[in-house]
This record gives sequence, C-alpha cells and structure tokens, in this order.
Amino acid sequence: MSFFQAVGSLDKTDPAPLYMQIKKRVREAITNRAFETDDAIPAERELATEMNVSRLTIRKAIDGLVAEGLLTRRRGAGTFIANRVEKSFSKLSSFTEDMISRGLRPHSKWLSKSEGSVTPEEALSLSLSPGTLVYRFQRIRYANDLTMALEYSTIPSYCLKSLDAVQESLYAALEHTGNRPVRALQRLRAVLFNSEQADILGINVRDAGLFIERRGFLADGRTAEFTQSYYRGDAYDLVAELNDV
Ligand code: 16G
Repeated sequence: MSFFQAVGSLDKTDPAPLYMQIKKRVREAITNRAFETDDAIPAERELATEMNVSRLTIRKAIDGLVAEGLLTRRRGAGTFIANRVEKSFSKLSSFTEDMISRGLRPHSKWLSKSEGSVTPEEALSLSLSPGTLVYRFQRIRYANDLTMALEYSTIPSYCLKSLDAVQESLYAALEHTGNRPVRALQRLRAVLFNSEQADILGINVRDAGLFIERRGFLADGRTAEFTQSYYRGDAYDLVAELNDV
C-alpha cells in the first residue's frame, strides 16, 4: 500500500488544524501497521503537493510525529517509520505510562482476575510464606486497538485494597495505596508464541516475542509484584542506558 493510500485524503471540513489531522492520519496508519518498520515516507515537497497543504504544515506534522517517536529522521537519508515502541529497560515504568508517553492509548482486556493462597511456586517467586493471600491478574494489553502484550501478574494482598482496585493500571492502583514498587529485578528472554498466545494476540504461531519477568519491591524490601509479560517482538525495542562502572 502506498503512503498516500494508507493515510487517505484530508477532510477540509474538519475544523482541526491541518497539521494535527495529518499527524492523526499518519499515527493511525502506523498503529494499524499499514507500513513496515523502516519504510521511508515521501519527501516533504511530495507530501505537500499530494496533500495539498503547505510545506510548513507538513514539517510541523512530521516534527510532532518524530517527537512522539513514531517517525525517525536520518540525516541525508530522509524520514522513516519507527514502527516500534522503544521501551527503556532501566526505568521502572508501567505499560500505561509507556503507551501514553508515545501518544498511544493504553487499554486492557481481562483474561482473568482471581484471589487465593500462594502456590508453592509463587511463594518462591514472591518470597512469601505459605498461606499468604495473593491477587492474580491476567490481561491482554493494547495500544490503541492493537495487541501489544500478554501479562500475568501476581500481587500480595497487602499491596492492594481489593481485587477490584485494579482497573486500567496496576501501577496506578499500587501507587494509590503507597505500594508502587521502587526497585525491580527483570529477566528477559526470547520466546516463540504458542498457538494459544498467538490466537489471543491475533498473530502467527511461532512469531517472535520477548518474555520479561519483573519482580518489584517496596522500599522496605517486601515484594510488591511478580509479573510475567509476553511482549510482541515486532512491536518493541528494548533500550537501556549504560554507564561505565
Ligand atoms: C509493565 C511491567 C509490568 C507491570 C505493568 C504495569 C515491564 C517489562 N513490565 O508492563 O511488570 O506490572 O507494566 O502496567 O515493563 P499498568 O500499570 O499499565 O497495569
């Protein structure tokens, strides 16, 4: 599909400023995966002619999309689709925050919510004594309407008011009770999605994924979360800033 087909023509009766309309169209096309990562977008002059707007308008729209991280400019080469979420591996951010900071709308679908005593395996992962009550949350995570990840969280009940305290964001609920983790250990490995996961995410069996396990801790050292996330490999780049020791 050509860039202009994917983006469509502008609605001149729409009262929103033209650069905002262009941003919205391009953002939608990107999140609907109409382009391949690294596809070049047409030059400013061509965009201005085809869309019948000034080059200044085009530049303003592109600047905004670059700032959102959806497009990248490469000196001397042009502007390209940066179709992946750059997720910092060194920040203790939440899915909701990661999406909002990119101008995407986070959304989740519940697979299940339950409470019960820790299983022996969870007791080990969370360093809890047998019999402790935990809440379990299983969610499909979306950016706009696109699946991004599958997430399975186990939270000790001392961190939340109730099972229903978690609505859209787990971290918002933890923060509400002063129990947002302040430190975490993360483990990452490459996985291939099995057929059940692929079905849920609407992708192909054996597509590549990133499995990230996070153990989050409170300031006093108690465990606040144990979450296993399966992120779509085609949607994420993990980025970390490294400093000399
Ligand atoms: C992120 C975290 C996950 C956390 C979730 C909370 C990673 C690898 N994982 O996905 O541990 O439970 O955010 O998101 O970053 P929420 O506040 O939007 O529910």
